[in-house]
Amino acid sequence: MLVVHSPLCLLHDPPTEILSGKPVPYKESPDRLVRVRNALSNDPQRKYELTAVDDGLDILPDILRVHSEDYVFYLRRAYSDWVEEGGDKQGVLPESFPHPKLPPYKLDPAKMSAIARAGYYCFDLSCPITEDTFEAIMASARVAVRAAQLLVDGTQSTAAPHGIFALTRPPGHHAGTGVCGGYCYLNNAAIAVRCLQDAVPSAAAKPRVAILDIDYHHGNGSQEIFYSDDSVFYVSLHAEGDYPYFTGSSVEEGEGSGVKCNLNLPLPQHTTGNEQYLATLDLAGKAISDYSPDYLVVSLGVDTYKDDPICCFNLTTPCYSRIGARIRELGLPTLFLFEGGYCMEVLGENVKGVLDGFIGS
Ligand code: OKS
Ligand code: ZN
Repeated sequence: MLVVHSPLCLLHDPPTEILSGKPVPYKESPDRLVRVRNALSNDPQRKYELTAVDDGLDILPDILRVHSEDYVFYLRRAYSDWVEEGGDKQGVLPESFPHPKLPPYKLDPAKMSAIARAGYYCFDLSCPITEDTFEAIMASARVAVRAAQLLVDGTQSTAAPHGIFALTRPPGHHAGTGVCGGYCYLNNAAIAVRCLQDAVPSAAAKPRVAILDIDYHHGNGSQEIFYSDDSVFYVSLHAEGDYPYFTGSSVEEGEGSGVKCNLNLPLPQHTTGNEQYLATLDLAGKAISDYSPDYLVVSLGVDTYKDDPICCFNLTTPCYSRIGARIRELGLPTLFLFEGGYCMEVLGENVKGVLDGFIGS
């Protein structure tokens, strides 16, 4: 299996975040990517071919099919604006947000101070923008775009269900059209979806894509981006009542022409183990098959693991290859993108488990 990555993804390295009100070391660390990359490149059977993306690839047009121009401009300028106003090297973090209960909001974010603008474009405190953040998030999106291109190329030349892994970091599924949060700045999965759909401009029908989000957290950004789009089916398994707290209910089923193209499958915190998870994954698989997409995009988080430091499902390492095997059974060209997972000791092993299971052997 091809694995697309970029060393530039390692650059983003904020020192701290606020967890339960206290500053702690930033959990979404560059070491996460290193762990996964090493696990794949050390595979004894050499099943994974690592390929670094060309850092010159211009993906701005791909990003602008998902995100608003003003938001991308914020991401690009936030750090330098902050420093120009006297801010420090830790980067910019918001302190006040335009809460929905306090409208009207008539001021132009472009004319605000750097810290006010951060509140306008962030939905929480987990997306600081440091000197290196923009380069890293662009590299992460570039990995997603290149992986999507390679999937399309590969699908045209082989009949077997084909898979590619995009080693995206920072992750993406919490990032919405114009907002960051939950360690996510650019929605890599959404950007990849649009690349898959636009890869063959002459195609008679626009390809349909299903997103299967198996990260522990609800992908509120991916849901928002495709909520009224019937060309993309979003299905998520996630912890009920946990972060990001305000989305992920089963009544959120899409709107307009996207009605029934959004499926949330919340699972209980603390008690969800391998068998309940796999049974629910089967429901997701059935819904995906009913939708009959041309491609499958998997938001692959392994923070469902029993010892994840910020999550509380009880999956064990052997479950991950079973998850991968079930995804393979869908028989679709599949693009995996890395999302969450913070138990460093087994992060690589668990991600590799899903991919091993998909490859079969
Ligand atoms: C609080 C951070 C909250 C956890 C973010 C969850 C990130 C994740 N500062 N999403 O899938 O793994
Ligand atoms: Zn997560």
